Amino acid sequence: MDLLECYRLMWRIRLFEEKVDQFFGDGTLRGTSHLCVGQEATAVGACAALRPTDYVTSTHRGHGHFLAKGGDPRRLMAELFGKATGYSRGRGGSQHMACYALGFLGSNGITGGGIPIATGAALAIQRRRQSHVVLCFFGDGAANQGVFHEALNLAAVWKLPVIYLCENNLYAMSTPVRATFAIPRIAARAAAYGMPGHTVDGNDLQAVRDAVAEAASRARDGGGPTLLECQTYRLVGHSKSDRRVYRTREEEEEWRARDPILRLGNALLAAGELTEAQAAQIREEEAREIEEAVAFARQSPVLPAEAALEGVYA
Ligand SMILES: Cc1ncc(C[n+]2csc(CCOP(=O)(O)OP(=O)(O)O)c2C)c(N)n1
Ligand SMILES: [Mg+2]
Repeated sequence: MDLLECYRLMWRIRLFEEKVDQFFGDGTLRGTSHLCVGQEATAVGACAALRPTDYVTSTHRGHGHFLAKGGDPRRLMAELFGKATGYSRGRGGSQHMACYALGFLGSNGITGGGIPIATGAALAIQRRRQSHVVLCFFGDGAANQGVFHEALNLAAVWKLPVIYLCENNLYAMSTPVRATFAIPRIAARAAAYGMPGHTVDGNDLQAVRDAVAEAASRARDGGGPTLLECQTYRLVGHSKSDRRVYRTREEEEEWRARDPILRLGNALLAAGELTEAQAAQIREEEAREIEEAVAFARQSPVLPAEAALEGVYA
């Protein structure tokens, strides 16, 4: 995927998330949602380095991952609206959306829940002698779940084709990483399992793309897993009701200045690969795309009541 496409995709995610935020705020959608505003370069940079046949596991903050893996904003919005045209037929919502055709093995409401799924998928790939890789997104909070240690150890021992990508956005809900890690870099843990570990600027799309491309090529060649720590920041609250009392507005402003979309935009402008007019056009086109997604979601039907028990296995 070229950089202009990445730029467009980052805007798609940003505008999608802003629209979802508006809907939870005005009561159009009930409950809550976890938005990835500010973390777009990690989602897009990582998926841009994958093949369509590769797999991704996601988190509770997964809209960006899904759109980056090729998800259709219309069917994603429909899922949030609980409509039958949604990726999980409206029964999953934000934290239970999946699409096997896209290689998207699911968002996940369990912190760290995607880590064993990714590891199992990588084992399946290895046993079938396929050349796919699995990219596993998870947060800094998830890196302190027990399953993280178990899964990374096994993946390294068995040389599984998986990339563990930690989106270190400095907080797990209200808890800062300085209160939960006695080491400065999460990537340093890789050494304990016997795999490469790298800390990457997660707001630099090209840095993320390059790091994932290298890890993917290593995994495809039978070299086993990699742990990547992408340092980033969510520019919004953890979820709808978060008043962000655990961090300062100054800190947020510092990170706003490192906005990943503006950064790639400025780099493309400076390189003469993008003009201001083109940038504005891309934003407008993506805003229209999101409006179409909303219209599609609104017009779509809900599942009939008779379908309520379909897919219930236990
Ligand atoms: C097993 C489990 N414990 C706790 C929670 C509650 N919870 C939801 S999100 C979250 C924070 C996760 O932090 P992190 O992994 O850093 O992801 P981020 O929200 O920063 O993207 C927690 C503790 C949960 N969903 N699952
Ligand atoms: Mg976090």
